[in-house]
Formats: sequence, structure tokens, C-alpha cells
Amino acid sequence: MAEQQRNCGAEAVAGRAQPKAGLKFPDGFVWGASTAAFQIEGATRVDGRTDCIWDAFGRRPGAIAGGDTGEPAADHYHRFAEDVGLVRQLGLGAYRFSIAWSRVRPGGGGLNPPGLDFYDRLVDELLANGITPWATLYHFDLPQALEERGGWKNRDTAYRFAGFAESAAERLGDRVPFWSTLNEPWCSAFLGYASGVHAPGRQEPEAAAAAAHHLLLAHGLGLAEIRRYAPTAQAGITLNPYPVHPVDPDSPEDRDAARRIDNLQNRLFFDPVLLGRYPEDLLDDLAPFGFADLVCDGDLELISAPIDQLGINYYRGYRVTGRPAVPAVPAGLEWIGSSDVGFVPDPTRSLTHSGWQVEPDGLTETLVQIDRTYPAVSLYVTENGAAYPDSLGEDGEIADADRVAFLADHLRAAHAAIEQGADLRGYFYWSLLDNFEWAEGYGKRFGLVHVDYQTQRRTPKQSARFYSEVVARNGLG
Ligand code: IFM
Repeated sequence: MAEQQRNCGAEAVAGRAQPKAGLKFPDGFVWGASTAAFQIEGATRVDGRTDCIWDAFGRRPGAIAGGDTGEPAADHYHRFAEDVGLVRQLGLGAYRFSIAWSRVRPGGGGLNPPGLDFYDRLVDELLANGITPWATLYHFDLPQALEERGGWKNRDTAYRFAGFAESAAERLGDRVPFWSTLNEPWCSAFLGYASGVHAPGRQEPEAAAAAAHHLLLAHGLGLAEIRRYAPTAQAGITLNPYPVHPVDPDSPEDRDAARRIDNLQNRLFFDPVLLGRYPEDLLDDLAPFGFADLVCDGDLELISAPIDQLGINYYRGYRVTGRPAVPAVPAGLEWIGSSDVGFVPDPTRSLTHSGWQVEPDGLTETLVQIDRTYPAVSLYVTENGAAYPDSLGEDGEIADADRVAFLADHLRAAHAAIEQGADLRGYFYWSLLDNFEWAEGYGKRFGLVHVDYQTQRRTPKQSARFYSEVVARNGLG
């Protein structure tokens, strides 16, 4: 580990397949649904909250589809009790939400008690309804004032995050038994700072590389705060692995392209957290971006402090070639030698409304591979879901058969991973509610519950009823 660090000085801071009959999940399996603060809360100017990077990004012409912004979202800030009621109505045992840094410490500065009070009320409402709260500290919403000081490129941002983590854990640590420090740091680093399709919209590969390390450092520092104030909590991080395959396993070029993408998408985050080191070949690939110089003495020890649970957000995989005729590179991965990596879709797969291939088998593969590659850690699918163009029928129903099939197929895949030995303890559908899908605005609907953004009326979809039955039976069929 030591040779990867340097002394930086001071503390500077599916098809339509029906589920197989009779699949049962283990006793105690946690069933839940996920959301994130900026995507549902609205109320962006209330109780002392100031801008996060998504407020500022939303003011940039053309940045977000339809000119959409964080208002009104699902107005969850004012309707959280109704939404907790929906979670209970579905019979879910757990609810995963995120805490907005810009409410709790506006501008990344001092504590704002009214902002933290909101999460206090939310947690109490969940507990009063018999629902286990699962809090994520960072889900893409950096205070804009910190971005103006360099954002995640600046090492100091990680230390600011620790202060925010301290405030949240000190207040809520007595009642929240599950904590994630970060959600999908890959997206924050690469979509935010390399491709620029996410806030803050920067296209600076060096900044993206620095952001990746500083986000991981923030994870380590935040984890220590959670341990301090919630010593019995199950604490960890949520990552978004993609299974990566060469198009032609016999081609050395394709295999090398797959290795590089796997490193950037997956091992850049999994290895330091779970093994305490960055892959050596990744360090070589990132050498042009000065990556190794960012790693200070003690960083990797902090980043690899033991976690109790690892959140897995699974959506799809990649097939890559090193001999691309026409490279079609997904956002976030354009900056590393993209001229010699091509991403090749599998024509046999159906697509969601986001244009993502439906690949339930990739979920089994991902869970089993993580279980076999890394030291033992409890796994939770903290996100899995799909956008489809739902429409309200004349009968007032939303018959989202495509989402029901997606859910059934992915639950079967999760079950198959357990049968193959993966220590999977729970599953959270993304998302409880239709919400603000980042650069895609409100046009992509992932919810189990439809939201009419004009009236804020909530309507559970057919998929909500399907999921509710699965939860009630602790299984399918
Ligand atoms: O909406 C996002 C969420 O914020 C993070 N994971 C993926 C979801 C769907 O794109």
C-alpha cells in the first residue's frame, strides 16, 4: 500500500418471462426502495438551503432536457409523510434516501439546524411506520460554493465532507442503522468532471481523476464520523459496477480494451475500498493525469477501513472492442484513449426508455464476481430499476408490464446470485417515485409510483403492486 501513497504534508485538508415458481429469498432479506434528495425533494429555497451544483447546472442553457430543474421535483420536502405512507402501503421494510449537504451545511460551511431538522422528521416518520431508514450522505449534490473552490478536484472538499458527515451522524446516528457514505462516486467523478453531462459540467480529465481519489478519501473520512456517532450502524459505500466483456474473447485488443474499461469503471473504486490499493495497471493508465501524485500517506488506510455492507447499484453491462470501426463511447468514458475502445451493443437485448440494454444475467454475474474477488462483505442491491414511458390509462391505472418484467427478471437474477453463494442481504428498487433523472430531467420515469408533477398526485403503478406481492411472500411465484 505504502508505495502508492506520498506525503502531502499537513491535514490539508427481458423479455416478458414470468417468474419461475417458488423462488424464496432468505429469511430477514431486506426489501426496500431508494430515492435521492435532489431528485425528489424540491423546496430548493427553503429553511436555509443554498445552491448545490445541480441548481447551478440547471441554469445553464441546454444542460438539462426540457430546461427542467430541481423544482418542483416530487415536492417530497413537504409531502414526506404521504411518501412514507406509500412505503408502508407497499409493505417495504426499508427506505433508502439521501441527505442534502446544502440543507445541512449550506455552502459547505456551518450547520443549519432547520435543514437537518427535515431529516430528523423523516427518520422519525419512518420509524413510526416500522420502516428501517437507510441514509446516504452524498448523492451527486455538492454545495455550489465548494465547486467554486475547485469542487472534487480540490482535496479540501473531502475534509468538508467529513464535517457534513459529522453533523448528520451526530444528529441521526441514534436512529439510522444503515449508512452509505457516497452513492456512485464513478458518476460524480466521470460524468461530472470528464464528460460534463452531469453537474458541474466540466470536461477536464485531470479533474475527473482527482475527483475519483478525493471522493474515495471523503468516503474514508465520512466513515470515521459514522463510526464515531453510530458505532453499531452497518456502514459502507454504494458503487455502480458494470460487468465488462470483450466482444471477442480471443482478440488481445478486445481483451485489453475490456481490462482498461473494467479498471476505470469498477476496480478504480472497488480495489482501494476492499483491498487497500489501486490496481497497478490502472495507475499506469492514469499516469498522464498525475493520478499517483494525488495519493498521500494514510489515504489508502482510511479508504480501506472495514465496511459492514457494500451497496451495489446495477443497471447494465458493457461489451467492448479494441478494434472499433466506429467508437460509440458512453458518457464518462470518453477521455481515456477512447479512440481505440469501442462499445458494441448486443442486438438481442431489449432497451429501456433510457436506451439501456436489459441484462438481468449481468446482475447475477456482478454479485457473484464481487463475492469471489473481494474479502467477505454483506452485499445489498441498493438500486436497480428501469425507466419506461408510462402512461395513465383511462381507468386511472398505469399498466407498466415492461417494468414488471424487468423487476421479475432482475429478482430472479438476484436470487440466482444467492444460490451461487453471494452474500446478498437485500434489494432496493430504484425508485420509489418518479423523479428528476439528472440531465434527462423529468422525462424518464423510474418510479414504482407515478407522480403527476402538476398536481403532485401519486399513483402506484402495476409494478408497485407486483413488488408488494413479492415482498409479502419474500419471493416470487
Ligand atoms: O437516477 C439515478 C440515480 O440517481 C443514481 N443511479 C442511477 C439512477 C438512474 O439513472
